[in-house]
Amino acid sequence: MKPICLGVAVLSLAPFTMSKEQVQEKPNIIFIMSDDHAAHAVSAYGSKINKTPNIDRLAKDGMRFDNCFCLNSICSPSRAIILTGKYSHINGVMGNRTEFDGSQQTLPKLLQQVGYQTAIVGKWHLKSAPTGFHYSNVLPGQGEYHNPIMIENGKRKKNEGYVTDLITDRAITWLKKQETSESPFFLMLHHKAPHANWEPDEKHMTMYSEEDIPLPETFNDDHKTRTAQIKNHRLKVGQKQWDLHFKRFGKIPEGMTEQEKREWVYQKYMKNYLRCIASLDDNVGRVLDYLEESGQSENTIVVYTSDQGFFLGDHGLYDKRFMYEHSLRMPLLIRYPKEIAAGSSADSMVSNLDFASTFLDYAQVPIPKDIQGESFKSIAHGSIPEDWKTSIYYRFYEESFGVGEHEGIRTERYKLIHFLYGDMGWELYDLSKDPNELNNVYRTPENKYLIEDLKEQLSVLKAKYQVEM
Ligand SMILES: [Ca+2]
Repeated sequence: MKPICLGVAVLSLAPFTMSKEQVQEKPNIIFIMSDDHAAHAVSAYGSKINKTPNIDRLAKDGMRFDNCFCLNSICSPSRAIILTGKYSHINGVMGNRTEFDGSQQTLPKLLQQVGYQTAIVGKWHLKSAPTGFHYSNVLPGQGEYHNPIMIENGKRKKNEGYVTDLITDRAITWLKKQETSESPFFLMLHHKAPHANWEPDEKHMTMYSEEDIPLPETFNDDHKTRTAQIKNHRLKVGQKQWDLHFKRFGKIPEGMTEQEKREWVYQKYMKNYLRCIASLDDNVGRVLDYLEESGQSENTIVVYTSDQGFFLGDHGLYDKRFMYEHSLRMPLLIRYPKEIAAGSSADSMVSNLDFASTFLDYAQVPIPKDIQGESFKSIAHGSIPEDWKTSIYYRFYEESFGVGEHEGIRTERYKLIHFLYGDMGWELYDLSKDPNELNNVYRTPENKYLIEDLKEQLSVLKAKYQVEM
């Protein structure tokens, strides 16, 4: 609660206070997005390898979405989809090497039009300068974990400290400035962590040093039934990419078997990844504490997500890109005590394409017709629209680390993937029988009609989203 100025006539009367909540009709929105934080490393999603008590506060006080998907599972494209509510082929960012056209319509610009103060702090990763924000303080490119340069409203500045703490500090500083404003705010708080090269801070450096992280169920997946695509993939834990992402962890000890080497690398990788998440979790807690202390918890929607999922040794891999579940899935937690039931969950399918529409809906902005996503506000309120989608279309474009262009459809039960690059073929998974996607059943004769039907559904989705190829 804090006093606001209501004009000279009122000031001469007895003291009168009105909370920011009463003044605002529109909710504040804080969109916290990390980078490469898989849902299965969030304890609210049942993580077997770590605890995230602060991120879990959002699930405890709000809604956990159990089927949120990234439609092009890599950093820059996911960010562009979120900003525009449009697929990569429409917003122009097909891969990490493309520059975002900042002149186009975006979520923050639409919110500005109805009086929101808008800011982005942290990882931007879209090459062009941010547009649509009253305040920006972003990392150049991927940014550094320690003593990062940040670009504040276009000006490069050196910073001392750890990136996750610094991003949170800068975000809270901006939030504090909004306390005296009558406008609602929209903050995109984008963390670098836990992206490679997984450099923990001092505080969490020794976490997990006395224990082993359990191996995932599919660590020893032999990839036997799959197309050649996964065999070409270069991001397998403990294989050739050692020098690229893992060299800072030291040399693999001599005399180990191949399996021992893989497991040794897995431990190094996971411990550092999880240490980065521990710091991230502390910092999410700082933002939630700030909102409580400043009396803004009730009227602020807080979202936690990650730009995509990640393989945590699943199928013997690390990284993302593939349409397989661990990479495709995003954690999505939303807290808004006024309208979202505490401790609730939803299994309706949503995606990063839907975020813009949903926030516009909360801000009572008419959703422009050219936005391709749909608002899931009613789902957050416990009511599923009758015609809500039961499938999603995925498209990965950028040939990188041996993963080529592919597309596919995921329904509530099935997933059909077409590896386009090099015409590597198709994979089909029955997720009800094979949730770990170990058995590609595309060549099973009994699936002939099912495959025809899924290909037809895939064509319908491509037509709906104006995909030309
Ligand atoms: Ca990412």
